Amino acid sequence: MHTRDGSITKVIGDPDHPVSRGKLCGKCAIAYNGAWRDPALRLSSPLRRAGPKGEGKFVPISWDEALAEISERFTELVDQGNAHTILHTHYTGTVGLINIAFPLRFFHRLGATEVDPDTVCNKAGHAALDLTFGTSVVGFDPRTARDSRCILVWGANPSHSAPHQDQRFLTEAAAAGTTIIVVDPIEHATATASDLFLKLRPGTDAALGFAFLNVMKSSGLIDWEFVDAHVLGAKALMETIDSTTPAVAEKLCGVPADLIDKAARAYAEGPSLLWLGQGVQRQTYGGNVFRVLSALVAFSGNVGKPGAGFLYLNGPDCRGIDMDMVAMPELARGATPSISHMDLAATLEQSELSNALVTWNSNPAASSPEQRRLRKALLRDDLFHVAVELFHTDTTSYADVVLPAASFLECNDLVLSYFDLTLSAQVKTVDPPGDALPNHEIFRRLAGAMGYEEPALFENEADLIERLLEQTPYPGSFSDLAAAGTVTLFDEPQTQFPDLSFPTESKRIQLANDAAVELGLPRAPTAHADERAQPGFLRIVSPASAWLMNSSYGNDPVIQKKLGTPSIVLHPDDAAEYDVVDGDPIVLVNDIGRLALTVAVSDIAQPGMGIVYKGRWPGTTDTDANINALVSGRKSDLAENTTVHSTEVRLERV
Ligand SMILES: Nc1nc2c(c(=O)[nH]1)N[C@H]1C(S)=C(S)[C@@H](COP(=O)(O)OP(=O)(O)OC[C@H]3O[C@@H](n4cnc5c(=O)[nH]c(N)nc54)[C@H](O)[C@@H]3O)O[C@H]1N2
Ligand SMILES: Nc1nc2c(c(=O)[nH]1)N[C@H]1C(S)=C(S)[C@@H](COP(=O)(O)OP(=O)(O)OC[C@H]3O[C@@H](n4cnc5c(=O)[nH]c(N)nc54)[C@H](O)[C@@H]3O)O[C@H]1N2
Ligand SMILES: [Mo]
Repeated sequence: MHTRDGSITKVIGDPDHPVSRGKLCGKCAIAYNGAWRDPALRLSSPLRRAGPKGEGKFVPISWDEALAEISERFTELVDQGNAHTILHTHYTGTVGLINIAFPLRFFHRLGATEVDPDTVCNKAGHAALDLTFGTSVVGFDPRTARDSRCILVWGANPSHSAPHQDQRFLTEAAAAGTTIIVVDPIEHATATASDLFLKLRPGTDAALGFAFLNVMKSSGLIDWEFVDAHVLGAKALMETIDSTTPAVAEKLCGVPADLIDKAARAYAEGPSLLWLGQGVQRQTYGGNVFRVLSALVAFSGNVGKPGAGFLYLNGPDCRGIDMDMVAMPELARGATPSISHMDLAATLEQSELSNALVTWNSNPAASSPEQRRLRKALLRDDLFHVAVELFHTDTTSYADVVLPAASFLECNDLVLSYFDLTLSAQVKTVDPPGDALPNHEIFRRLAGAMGYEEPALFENEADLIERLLEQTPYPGSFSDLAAAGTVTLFDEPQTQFPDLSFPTESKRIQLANDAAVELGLPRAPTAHADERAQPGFLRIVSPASAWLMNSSYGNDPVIQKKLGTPSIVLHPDDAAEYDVVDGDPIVLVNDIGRLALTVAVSDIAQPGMGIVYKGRWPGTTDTDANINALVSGRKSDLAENTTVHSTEVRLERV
């Protein structure tokens, strides 16, 4: 951060950052120098609603007034035995560890119901990997790629969602001769740059995965020694492996059999890395898909040695950090109640289930499914809604009380990458605007207003940061880290599961077992492939936009220009079939809602599938909606996860 006279003049990339090497991604470079520092857009005072819900009229109030009003309502509910009817939605905000997890202490103590954040993003994948490997948050160390001969990117779009890894990690591996394979229904920029691109029909991953296993088996590339020693339940997959030939998969997935053969061999010969996207598990059978992809690792023995492994995300655990120390679930009087994000709209419709709502680090009116139903429920006058935010969003417009939060430029914290094994200092550079406060201070004050006395609810961030640092291999203090900016925590690339002991009950990779049945799954994964969308329907995939971070930055004027008109990307064949051309207005319709968009024709899509990027702010569009107006609350086969990429719609010409 460049500063002059106590204010920031410019935010740029850190040239000493081991991964970015001084480059910010496009969207952040714009928003950190735009909306995030624009005093006209930032919230600077607590606000009380002064008009009907949804209209967005507020008057400034003091912190004392705001805290008194909130604590009075919450205390009333607690006294009635209704603490669990206080719901709260949250997610990662800007990924500071304290920013994310310290407020949970308050909610645990309060006894509020957590709207499980992962269910709107990646829970099916976590649950499937937990079942199979015993953990989903210890992945490969990207630096181990120097020993890899192949990197398989399955259902992720790094060119949008991980630009540094796209431009460094993948590009450098490719330049060193590593084969890059991409499996995705969209030909995005990472797919175009890859060596082998398998453009599968959405929802057919499990069949394609079994065809990979079929090739491995018939070409003698299964590592039987590894399977015998480290895998449970391999036999239960054999029949499906034998019957799912590349020719069978070609019919189901639309990927040529010879391409399947080539890709499967390259991956199995290894050493290979498997990058598991979040996008691929946001579908009806997302849990099953992840079990099949786990089997690729298990049968090829691509783990436990340099250059091999898989990655969903590298969590705090990889760096020794125990996030429970920050969140302190033990402050709850019993088990903390929780619901799936898929049930949020239905729960908010029912006053006996929901008397109050706190939205913080999240913007559900833009990001959650069943958008119209949810927003209608948010109109309930008897729902007491507190929003903690940096900006006026579609969500805050429904709130009774809005609390202004500090941004990451305005408070200290620790930040981890989901990918690289780095640790960064988030260093306070300026004061927050007006009366805005960091999340942690807001929840300390709320705890005080509630009359809580547990010292943990008031711990200061400096102590917490030092205690977290002690858990990591980093030897220095926070000020040392602040001087360094970002450090890589291990000198040498780490090997994933080096002793081949997996944190499952059996210490082995569990491909088929009773635990799966208990979770409502078949004992072994299946070669399921979704049918094509029924005649007259399109399947809509709504992945990450290059210019937004979920809905974040959607209020930045420069970002809005980059986004252009809300559109649906259609394959030329579909454009011809529906008799539409670039720029034509159309309407998408299904049981959940309608959405007007314009057509953008491109063969990055494929026949039968439309792309509508996620994250636009409803309030910035003519229709006051985004793609989530068409997304249902249907849950995946595992972990009550979103099935957003399985959405089907009819397309009507206007
Ligand atoms: N620029 C930008 N970056 C982001 C985000 C953002 O909004 N914008 N969001 C962040 C967050 S919270 C997350 S979780 C990550 C997500 O990052 P990713 O893992 O990249 O997830 P998505 O963008 O949802 O989708 C990735 C890919 O999944 C594909 N996909 C959809 N359906 C299927 C299918 O049936 N099979 C297969 N094989 N692929 C399928 C889509 O075509 C898409 O290319 O990105 C993070 N980074
Ligand atoms: N159609 C469709 N919808 C999707 C997805 C999809 O693939 N398709 N992906 C889903 C995924 S992967 C995810 S993770 C969710 C994400 O959904 P959300 O978690 O709702 O993420 P954002 O929309 O970015 O909203 C985060 C909000 O936090 C605020 N914020 C940032 N920093 C702070 C802070 O320090 N304090 C406070 N109090 N607030 C802060 C930002 O201003 C922003 O409004 O969306 C999901 N929605
Ligand atoms: Mo996400």
